[in-house]
Amino acid sequence: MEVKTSLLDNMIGVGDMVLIEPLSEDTFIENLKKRFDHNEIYTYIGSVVISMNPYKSLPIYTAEKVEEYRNRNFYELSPHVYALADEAYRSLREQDKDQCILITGESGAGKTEASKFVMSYVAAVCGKGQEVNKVKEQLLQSNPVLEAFGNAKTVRNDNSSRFGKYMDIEFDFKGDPLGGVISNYLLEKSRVVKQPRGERNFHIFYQLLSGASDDTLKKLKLDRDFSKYNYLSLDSATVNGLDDAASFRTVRNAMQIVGFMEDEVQSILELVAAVLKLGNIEFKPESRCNGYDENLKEMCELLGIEQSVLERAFSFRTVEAKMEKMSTTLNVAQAYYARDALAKNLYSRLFSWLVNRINESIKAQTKSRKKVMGVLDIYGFEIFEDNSFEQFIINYCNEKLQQIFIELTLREEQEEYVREGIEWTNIEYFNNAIICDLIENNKNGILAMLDEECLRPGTVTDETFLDKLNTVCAEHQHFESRQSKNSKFLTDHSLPHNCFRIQHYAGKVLYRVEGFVDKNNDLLYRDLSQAMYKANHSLIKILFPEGNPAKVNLKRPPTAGFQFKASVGTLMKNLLSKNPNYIRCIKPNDKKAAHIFTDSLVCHQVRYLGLMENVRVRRAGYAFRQAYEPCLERYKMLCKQTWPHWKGPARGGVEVLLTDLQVPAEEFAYGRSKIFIRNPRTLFFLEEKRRQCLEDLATLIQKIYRGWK
Ligand code: AOV
Ligand code: MG
Repeated sequence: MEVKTSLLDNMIGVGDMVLIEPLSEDTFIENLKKRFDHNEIYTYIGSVVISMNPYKSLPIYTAEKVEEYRNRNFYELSPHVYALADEAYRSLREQDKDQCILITGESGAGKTEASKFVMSYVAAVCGKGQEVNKVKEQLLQSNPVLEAFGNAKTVRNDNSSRFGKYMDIEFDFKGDPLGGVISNYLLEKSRVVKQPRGERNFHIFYQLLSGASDDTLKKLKLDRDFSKYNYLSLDSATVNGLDDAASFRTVRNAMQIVGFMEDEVQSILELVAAVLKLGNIEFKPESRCNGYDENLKEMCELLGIEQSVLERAFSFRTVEAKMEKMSTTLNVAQAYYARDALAKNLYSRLFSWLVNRINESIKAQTKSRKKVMGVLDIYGFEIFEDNSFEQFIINYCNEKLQQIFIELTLREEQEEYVREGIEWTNIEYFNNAIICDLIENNKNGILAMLDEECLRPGTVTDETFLDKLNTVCAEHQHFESRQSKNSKFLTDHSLPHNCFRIQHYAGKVLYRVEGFVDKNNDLLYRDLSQAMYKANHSLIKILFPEGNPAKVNLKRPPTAGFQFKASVGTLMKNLLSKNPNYIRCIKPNDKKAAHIFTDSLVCHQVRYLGLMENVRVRRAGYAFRQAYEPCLERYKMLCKQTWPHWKGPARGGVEVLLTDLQVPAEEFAYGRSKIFIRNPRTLFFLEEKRRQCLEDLATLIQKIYRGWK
């Protein structure tokens, strides 16, 4: 059996990392780079798709491409996210297996774009007909709406998702789409009132001011000029390549398609305008709430709130103790705090309402059994100069997803080998379960300690929380081995005094503790929710149900951290119940630029994503596996007995083929439905034979053709 390496020297690199020989981190990255340079942004590790962000638009998402990939075998064409989408959709339809598409990678790596390619591919190949088309259109158009309200420019990504999104697309038994359900995870609402340098508020604010008609702006009492609004950052108000005005038209159009009524759209925009007005309200020591503040007046007009009611809510706080009500006066700082808290709450509740409203539109109209494809697109792992509660939550979520990848890629393999009766040799890999545990352990995880602190009577501050963290984590560290979760809680004396540091799977992150307690508590003064509830505005009323005086609920709402942990837990269970398909996104550079491939940056990602281990595990037993039918189809030309047609079960055909080619018996194993090939070289051999065969055929055809001439 002679092996040629021509496949490796291939100009555009190797399509499946499993075939790299020799395998090392260098050859792995070299291959990615070679492919990237040739605009081949997708590469496989078996059935996992690696996606490199090209930072430029490529002509590979056309209707023709969709046709090309439709109903084709996964390994037949060059790697593409369409192949994965097709495979998932086909297994869903033909094998009745619920699927999920797990898209991971750090901020700016291309997750959101990938999720949209998957959705549009599936929409293009599934079902036809007027009803079905309407469902598809609504599912797709939910994207621009949610992106306008939930995405923003950050230093890492000009269109960064500031919320986590999981969408179930539901199908009937024929594979026609019926509808969908979107779940959203904790919006980064602190952005509404303050943005780090070089970043923006949520897109919708800029879109509205740039794109709305003069008439609309007048009704909303808004000025086109961004600089008039305290809540809008000025140093990066316009973003290269983003046309806010055009986006506004897209969003308006999308809202219409999704099914928003005109009056609903109006209400939504009124809330957006109200948030901008809120940010401009000023409080002065002499008259804390200036009755002549134009912004306050206009905000109240927009939302149908009596001005005196809101003024009062910004001036006093009612504290209920032992059935008694006491009013305390807010000082200027507290009034600003209340104002910002209201703005954040208004906006994040509006966002959740939008998701619910979209869900109402896109929900399946039937109760019969459905098949489901879930698409997960969360905010990616991020390290900023200044990391707070939001980054902590985002990075925790990414740890959990990495955990799924680790467990399933290994478990899946393991199970498959067990089914084949093959002994499993363990591959060393880093399991991030200890980091998850450090954060989420019910007893002494960081979130539990934060909750404990938030609920403790007495004076609770961010510093008391940090003290507790340091004591508990350091103590454990002292007694436990280096492998313990506490070794991921890094204590060293060089830390700034108000920070803690975690060794995440994707890097060390320094968290500043300021605001943790407050953000976790997530409480809004009752006076404010009551003022909102009194508004003569249909949407505002719905958003602040707890302001209803008839509802005296003394129970404390669960903390933000607690809720997040619970919803991530539910999500994980849901994902584990489905057949996973992975897209692992890699960011080639941190300049948001095309054509630049920064080796060190890619290498770091390849390492923490565990991609090398992924290839090794894949190759440890049998590097390559394929169902009998497509395998026979691909190589049947190599054997007289199987060419052009093999009668009988495909497995028999493959047996005859491999025996005829004298492939050593230890090189393959016959599984129940698949052929397993141990060594990538065997596959090269087959591929090389096939290539020669095709070449010979081409020469022959040319000869015949010349003969004719
Ligand atoms: P993310 O979702 O992974 O980051 P995006 O999907 O928003 O990243 O990608 C960031 C930007 O990269 C996009 O706005 C595009 O300009 C570009 N891009 C990504 N993928 C492609 C592609 N396949 N073709 C062309 N351009 C692409 V975050 O949401 O920040 O974690 O939180
Ligand atoms: Mg995103």
